[in-house]
Amino acid sequence: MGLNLAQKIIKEHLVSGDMTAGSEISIRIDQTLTQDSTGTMAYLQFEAMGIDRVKTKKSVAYIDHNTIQSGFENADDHKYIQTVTKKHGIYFSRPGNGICHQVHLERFGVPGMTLLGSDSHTPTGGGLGMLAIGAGGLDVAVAMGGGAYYLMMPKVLRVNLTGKLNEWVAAKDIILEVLRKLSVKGGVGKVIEYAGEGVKTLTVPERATITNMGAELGATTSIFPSDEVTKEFLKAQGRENDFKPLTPDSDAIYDEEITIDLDKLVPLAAKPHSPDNVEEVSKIGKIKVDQVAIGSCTNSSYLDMMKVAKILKGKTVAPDVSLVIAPGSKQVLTMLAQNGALSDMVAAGARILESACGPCIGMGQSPKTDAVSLRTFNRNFEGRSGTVSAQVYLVSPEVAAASAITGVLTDPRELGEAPKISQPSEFLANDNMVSAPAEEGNDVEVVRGPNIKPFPVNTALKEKVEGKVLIKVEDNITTDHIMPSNAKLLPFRSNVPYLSEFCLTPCDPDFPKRAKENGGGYIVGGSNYGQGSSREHAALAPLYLGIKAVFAKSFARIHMANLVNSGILPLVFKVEADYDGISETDELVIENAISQIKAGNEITVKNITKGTEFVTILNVSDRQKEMLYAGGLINYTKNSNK
Ligand code: MIC
Ligand code: SF4
Repeated sequence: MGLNLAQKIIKEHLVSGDMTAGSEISIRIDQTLTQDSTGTMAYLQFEAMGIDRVKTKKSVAYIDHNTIQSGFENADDHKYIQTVTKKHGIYFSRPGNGICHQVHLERFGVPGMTLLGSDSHTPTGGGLGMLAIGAGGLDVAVAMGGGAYYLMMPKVLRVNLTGKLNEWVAAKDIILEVLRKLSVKGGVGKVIEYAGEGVKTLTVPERATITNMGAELGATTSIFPSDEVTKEFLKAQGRENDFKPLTPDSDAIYDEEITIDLDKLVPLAAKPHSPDNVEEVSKIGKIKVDQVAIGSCTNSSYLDMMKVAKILKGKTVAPDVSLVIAPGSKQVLTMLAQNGALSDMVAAGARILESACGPCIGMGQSPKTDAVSLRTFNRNFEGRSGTVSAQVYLVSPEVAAASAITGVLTDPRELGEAPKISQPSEFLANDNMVSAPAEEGNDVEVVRGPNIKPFPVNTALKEKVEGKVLIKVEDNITTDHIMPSNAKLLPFRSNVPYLSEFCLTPCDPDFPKRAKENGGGYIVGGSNYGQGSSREHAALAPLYLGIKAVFAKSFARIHMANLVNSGILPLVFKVEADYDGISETDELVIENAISQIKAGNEITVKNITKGTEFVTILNVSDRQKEMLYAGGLINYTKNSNK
């Protein structure tokens, strides 16, 4: 039986388990990446493991998220990351060098390798034919130390691309169409593998836009084959030697399949407040636009920026629109500066931001009250922009640039002939902003500022788990709800006690206070609880507040793994309707918790307040059960090393 691409790479990296979908496997990790907002925690955890040097083929630490230094905190964290990476064998991409996923694609990604990143958009590397997976910082720390990465063997869904995109239709429209078809839950437990004739019509950065936003499907990862187009890209990056052709076997089997006819696609937009709320731009109509933001790890490549520059050339941004542009990397920005495209953008009235995440994670450029903001980003969750009432639409760079000029949401096909940009035969490759680690790290002193606080560690699970329901929330709660991130909070990613004061506050401002007053308790959620970011702070802050279990209709993959890593029970209602039977402040008790978990995967919970009982499912591996008994991964690892 033939193997598909995902299975081939997994097979080559398999450490334990058999490749039956849904069963636990572990794989060897070749490369890791971290960024600064999850990286501080990941390196603190790496240090706690007591390993001297990383054991991966390449590990890179990027500084791209927390680049607004409105106080000493960000700068402290950056210094810590710079020194800790130098000591332990990790490359350090300095602030200004660009967004982790864009830079990694350009400079370090290698087809056929595995990449584990402490950021949910790590699958961007799938555009190069990597098996690139997002995870919590602790899992990445373990991988840096040479430990395998554990995951459920995914199913593989083939997206068959036929035909060729029409003018003004972009890679963004392809992934928006996939989201429209599959929804933000449609990729859970799956790898999305792209195949078919349409693949070769897409450049590597276009493929990367698609795999990047596969995170919004909840997928484990997304992947394209590595072919002649990949080879050309790597050659243009001066990295031809990294090329390796990779295709699925001709008789490969897939669990599911959908087809997208590229010829039929039109410009699309994801309307507020979900990436799968997709409609044709022409059908939404010419709504007035207040802000346009172009950039992020989804759409900040050289090709994207050149298209935008061509559309803006000789025009002026509409009077009521604020246009901000953040080119994705130093490479992109320098090339735009050298060929004059940057001056076309500036002349048109664009406000140029540094090559970083910026407005995507609410680090500046929050729109005005009730604003319509068009963004080429990947997430439009409510409040993520920093303005709760803002209406954020996710669009292609073409739609964004066209609308910035007209001042209303515009189908770019109205603008006439589309800009023709071809991939350069040579990118400007200069890694002078990537510092190599010290040959011998012993003498390097790790600098820790006062903002860096110890991270919370759980205690072993008790037979009797008791407490109150502290909050009950609806479906699709994101990690942006659980642990909001914005210009005020991102500087505190290495200070969980402070962050916990804001845990779940977008849903209920009193949650942290209530949690403290009750000495902890439970969270009750709907389906897809914890979708979005990989931030383990969405588990660490609840842990700090004494949360013992989260009950939900279903969980997002990375968040569920982060809960288990923190020793918090992720329990799924066996009967969804039991969600309705629980109210805030209900007293719940799990008797004989350890014995129940040992006996299987069904856990009975008593609702003392209502005098009822309901059954939940603990859908974890035996290894994860051990972690839960121990009170999380750190304790489990310590116990195993005894
Ligand atoms: C995001 O896009 O939400 C982030 C910020 O990049 C996160 C990581 C984080 O929370 O630091 C992600 O996607 O994992
Ligand atoms: Fe940065 Fe936004 Fe990409 Fe997250 S989604 S890595 S915040 S650019």
